[in-house]
Amino acid sequence: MTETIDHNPTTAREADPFPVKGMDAVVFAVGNAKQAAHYYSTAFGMKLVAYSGPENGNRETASYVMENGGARFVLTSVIKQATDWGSFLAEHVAEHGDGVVDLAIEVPDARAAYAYAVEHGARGITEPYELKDEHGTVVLAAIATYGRTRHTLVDRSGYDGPYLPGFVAAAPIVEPPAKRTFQAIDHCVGNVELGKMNEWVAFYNKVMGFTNMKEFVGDDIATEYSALMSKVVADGTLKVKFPINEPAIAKKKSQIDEYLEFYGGAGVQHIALATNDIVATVRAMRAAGVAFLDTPDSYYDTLGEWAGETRVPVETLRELKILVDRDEDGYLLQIFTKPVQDRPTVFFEMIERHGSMGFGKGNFKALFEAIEREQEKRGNL
Ligand code: TYF
Ligand code: FE
Repeated sequence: MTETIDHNPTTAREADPFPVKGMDAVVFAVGNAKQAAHYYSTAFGMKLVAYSGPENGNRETASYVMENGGARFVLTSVIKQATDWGSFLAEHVAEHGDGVVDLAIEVPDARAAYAYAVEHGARGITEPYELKDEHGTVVLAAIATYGRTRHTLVDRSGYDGPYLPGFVAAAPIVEPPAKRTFQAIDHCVGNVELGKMNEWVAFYNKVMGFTNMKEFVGDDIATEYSALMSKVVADGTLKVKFPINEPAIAKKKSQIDEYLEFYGGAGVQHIALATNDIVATVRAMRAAGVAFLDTPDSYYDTLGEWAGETRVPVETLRELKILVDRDEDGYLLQIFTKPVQDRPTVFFEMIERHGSMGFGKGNFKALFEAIEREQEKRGNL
């Protein structure tokens, strides 16, 4: 055996106490995964790549693995409860509606990641274990985060199958669009109870060694119009970014309170998906029936004054209701869907970054006013 000597002892990986490779998957517990898989195929342009269900020996749940570039969603429903996992999923759907049960993170060493997390205060849910089949071995472990959400830590370096041992490759439900609608998960946002934001930020600081990004919403913005406080934690490479929101006391009922009330506690609020052509993405998704938040014309009348030139003409941004934000590093284009289930809970963001690593702070006023108009329609303001 040859030994490799690292001549660069200051590589990021060595300096990082909790190295991550990126998001592994967003796992949703839903009432009807078969229909959800159809929605994410036809409306979001994702591709079904793997499946686990009764046809391949899993009699308890049906799981559909959807991909788009590096973004992976897993949609799971209970067919016939048999184990604690089945009861957990069934209760989750009953209590929270369709929602996210797991923000799974790909790591180079799941055992080391789990040990570090638990040593630094995480509650372990599942000790490290291996799954094996003819495609290889995956090591997994899980820790708890806010609400009933978990982080599964996944080391898939010894595996080259369709998703995990136990899953079989599946053919797409429809032919995926010729042009990809998005290619990666940009960030995953959690809503937590009033007064808990700093605790969860400290959790990620300690348990995963994540650091705070400069973007945060403080008291000033909170009381002015957003009715929320927000801080962002990220790993050292910025591949995994987790904004955390809590409600703030303001003139109107906070959108975060609305979420907490209808979700039944803390949980994942939105998943942002990175695209390199937001115009094509939004056109395709709108044509497929996805509803996005509206932005008033007045936003576009003054846009040029502060946002400057972007890749996309203002008239196209106005037509599609795409928002722009700019900071010292560059700009970003973003848009938000309306909630994607009947409860006013989980929604998506589409984001095209050009240098800026922010989250659209300059849009908070326009965005939160749009959300308030929706809250009002629902009678929740
Ligand atoms: O992730 C973010 O911080 C942005 C802005 O309820 C945002 O997408 C923050 C809170 C919210 C909706 C969007
Ligand atoms: Fe976001």
